[in-house]
Amino acid sequence: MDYNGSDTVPGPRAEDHLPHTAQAAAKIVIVGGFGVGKTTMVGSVSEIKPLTTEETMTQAGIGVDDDFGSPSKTATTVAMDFGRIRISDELVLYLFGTPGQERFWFLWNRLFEGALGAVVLLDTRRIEVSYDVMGRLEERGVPFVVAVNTFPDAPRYPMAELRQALDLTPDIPILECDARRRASSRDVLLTLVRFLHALHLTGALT
Ligand SMILES: Nc1nc2c(ncn2[C@@H]2O[C@H](COP(=O)(O)OP(=O)(O)OP(=O)(O)O)[C@@H](O)[C@H]2O)c(=O)[nH]1
Ligand SMILES: [Mg+2]
Repeated sequence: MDYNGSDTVPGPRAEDHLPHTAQAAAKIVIVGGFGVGKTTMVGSVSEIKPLTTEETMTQAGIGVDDDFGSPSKTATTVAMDFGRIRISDELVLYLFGTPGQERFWFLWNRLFEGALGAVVLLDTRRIEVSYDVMGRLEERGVPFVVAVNTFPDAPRYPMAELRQALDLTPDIPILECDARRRASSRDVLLTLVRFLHALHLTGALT
């Protein structure tokens, strides 16, 4: 490969630099079934240009790709999403979005390694997928909050009803969100951070 010595490799953009006040970093995974909005959430909230590993869903995927989702959905994550957000002057979260299609779930265990917490994104049209998702997090001992991504044509349920349907213990936060909105996605992450902090204080998390 030709190499032109006069070419300069662009360095990181100013906004990519970590602020000097940052003292702690935590790995957070965004997990959920196919098409629940994981890539959208990482993209809406990340301060750096998110890394995505999306592949176009084509005719070739019929019968292989899961066939559910928003009509505007044309791509699916095949490995992971990656983003970063500063949640306070001191705390930085590294966000890892998982692939949602079941044929890629074998990648989850690796992605869960070292995660301090997780956001379980949920679409009320397919609540049943979340049982598997939460079960895998419980197996790995990763604490999570549940965020209900509000799609316009999805049924709305009172949070108490959903909590019961999901068999969530009273301490696990559940809230609605719109993964496309930065403020809403940030609220979800703040809820998770507060939950992790509370677990830490009670000694449930070391
Ligand atoms: N109406 C609405 N649409 C959304 C919302 N979040 C995501 N979408 C749309 O839903 C589709 C699916 O979003 P993705 O972010 O690709 O979902 P994903 O969970 O990463 O999907 P996989 O990686 O394939 O599992 C996209 O077309 C988004 O534009 C939301 O909060 N509301
Ligand atoms: Mg995705």
